[in-house]
Amino acid sequence: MKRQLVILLSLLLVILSAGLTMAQDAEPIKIGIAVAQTSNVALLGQEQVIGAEIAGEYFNELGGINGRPIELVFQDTAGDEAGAINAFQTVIAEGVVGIVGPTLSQQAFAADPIAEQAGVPVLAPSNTARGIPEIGDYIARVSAPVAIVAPNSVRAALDINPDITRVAVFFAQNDAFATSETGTFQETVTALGLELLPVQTFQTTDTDFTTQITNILPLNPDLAIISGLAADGGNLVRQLRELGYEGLIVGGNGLNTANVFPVCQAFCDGILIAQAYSYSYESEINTAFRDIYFEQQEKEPPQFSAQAFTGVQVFVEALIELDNTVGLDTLDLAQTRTQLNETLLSLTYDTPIGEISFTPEGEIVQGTFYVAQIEMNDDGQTGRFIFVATIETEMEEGDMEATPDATATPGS
Ligand code: 1QQ
Repeated sequence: MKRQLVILLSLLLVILSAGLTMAQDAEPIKIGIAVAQTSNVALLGQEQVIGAEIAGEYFNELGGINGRPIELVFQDTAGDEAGAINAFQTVIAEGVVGIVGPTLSQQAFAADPIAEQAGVPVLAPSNTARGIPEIGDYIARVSAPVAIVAPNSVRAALDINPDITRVAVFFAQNDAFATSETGTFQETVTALGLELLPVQTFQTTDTDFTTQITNILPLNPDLAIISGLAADGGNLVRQLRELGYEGLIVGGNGLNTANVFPVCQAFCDGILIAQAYSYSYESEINTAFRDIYFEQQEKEPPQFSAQAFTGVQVFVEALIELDNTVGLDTLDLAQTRTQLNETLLSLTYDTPIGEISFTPEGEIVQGTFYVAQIEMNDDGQTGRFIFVATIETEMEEGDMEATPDATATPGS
């Protein structure tokens, strides 16, 4: 009897370990990460690579997709539309089940239709312009739109200086995101009863902003709002200060990175930027993410890393759900992509950026936003983002007109 039990147990062990080896040897499930690893846009994309890499390791350590590992297929989009289109085509040909990318809305409007056509789900990790989820059925985003996020920074500026009356607005007219964001900023300025001074335009490739600044400084603005990307935006901030502007500065999402510090240096100090993520958000998964990020980078994680992590997480959790309900081994690649898209839109996720879900169109539903202010150290080279406001929204499914609290609450 005892002997039979031992044989039975050893048999069980053999079967179990065979199962485990099978899971380990199983074909990985590929997820494309198509973001800017080169060009000026890499100032933003670099942070996305780090966030995605952390997610890849983290979810594989947790067992991947029911024992099947995920493989992140990285493809550089560089900073323009052609680069994004190429990267999308490459990862689609490599058999990814979905794509996290691209970095810019400007690139998304060009590359997302390629994925839509191929029936490959896209999770936009940082595309915040109006109209991104509407590109197609396969396009969703984990990056809350500027329409919801950006106004918070203008309200925070008014909390700091209630005497603001005249507002200078600058935007990069060759960029879809900047054009969308400035629309929101301008509406906010007007809705708050402030005076909108003649709007100044530039290109994301510009390095000299003397003309725009000398146009506006004689009108005595007491708030300057900038919608551009990191290099141009950082240079504009620096030149505004060099030419004598002393008021508050609101930077848009394109300046939302510590990579602007070397550009505007000591002049970055005080820039207000609205956030869709706070490292101090308390949850198990954010603590895990924050700890891994901190250990690697020796600083707190930024929004773009958290959103890229979230993009990978959404794919992983939707794949697990699809495997549990339908069985991934019963589906070919095309079916997997289509059903993954349907599944991901139907779930709720507990992520580093908070609890999120999606509208049927693929718009993110997210509850909490923040405003941070840059504080530069005395060396004029290093600094950090200090959180100055937390804003709870009543963003319901299908209701993109969030109603933020009238006043921002201090701290986070
Ligand atoms: C967009 C953005 C960029 C500034 C993120 C990198 O928000 O292009 O939509």
